[in-house]
Amino acid sequence: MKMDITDLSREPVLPGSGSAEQFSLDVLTGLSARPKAIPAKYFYDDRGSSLFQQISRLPEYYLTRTELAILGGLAACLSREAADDPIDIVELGPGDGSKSRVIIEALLGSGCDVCFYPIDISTKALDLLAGNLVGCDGLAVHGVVADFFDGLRYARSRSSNRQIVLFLGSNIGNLDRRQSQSFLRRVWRILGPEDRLIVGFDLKKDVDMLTRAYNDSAGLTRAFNLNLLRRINRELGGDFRIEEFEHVGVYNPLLGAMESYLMPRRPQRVFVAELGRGFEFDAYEPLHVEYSFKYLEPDVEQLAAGAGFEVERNFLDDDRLFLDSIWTRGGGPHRPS
Ligand code: AVI
Repeated sequence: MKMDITDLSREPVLPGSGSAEQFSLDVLTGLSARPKAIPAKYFYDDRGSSLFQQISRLPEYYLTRTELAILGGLAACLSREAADDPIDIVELGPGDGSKSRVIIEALLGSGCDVCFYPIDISTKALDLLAGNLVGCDGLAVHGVVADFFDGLRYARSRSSNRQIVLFLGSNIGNLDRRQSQSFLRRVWRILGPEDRLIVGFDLKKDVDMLTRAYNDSAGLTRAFNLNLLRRINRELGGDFRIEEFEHVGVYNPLLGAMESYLMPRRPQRVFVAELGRGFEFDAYEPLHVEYSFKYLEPDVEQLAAGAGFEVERNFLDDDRLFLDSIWTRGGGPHRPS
């Protein structure tokens, strides 16, 4: 296995147009709003990425191990159908690479030439992943530090091989319905007619099971959420009294989503030096930090069609907890009705 990394997240051309500026703007907007809310994408600094890796191994967090088992069958099917042509595997948010490894190994085993393009905004995440691909002989890995769309376009510019794009791990669940539709349409525009997109969906299920997965007994999910406040303290000069915040993970049946909130047990005034202003929290005033949307099988079909894709095949575990769906590029997005 040989790996190189291309960093497309270079310094912005104009002062004030970079990701640090966007972070402070989003924090300003989110803490000024009612209810207060900060986008979940800011969980994933180096510490956040590593806490998420630990969450994914927890007994209560059934998602990762269930999907890994599903991918075994899916990978065997892909490798049976693979022609002699080389294949590029492009993964959006690869985590530690254990899921893509299942697919890569099956394709390499069937004699395919495989290039892997993991795309992530965290360099640390790509470093972690390299260790997990050791032993994949003959695999060329081109890591890309970039947002997903820049990364996808970059991978396409580097090679005209058939691509299998992976968006696994229920990452789609962190986008609301409107965001997921527009995200998938943008992917559709970049993919070619021979390419495939594989998306991992967490399915609707027993509410206790969902609630346990987002309120683990080891307290890792709490630490993961509180890390967002730590990040504001560190990067934006905030003074959140973090130990006074409770983490709350609840299922909203109307939305079909787990929702995560942070709430201070006592009133708290937070000053953020970078923004030059303070924000008042009442006792138990919620700060919304994450949605994790859950799906029914017909929702998946509808989402695919709305973004222009056709569902080729769905793979589920026996308990129907999780679904990985293989999509081809169909005739184009349906107009919203
Ligand atoms: C990355 N994402 C799919 C995870 C999820 O299940 O929504 C993040 C996470 N949040 C709390 N636990 C895990």
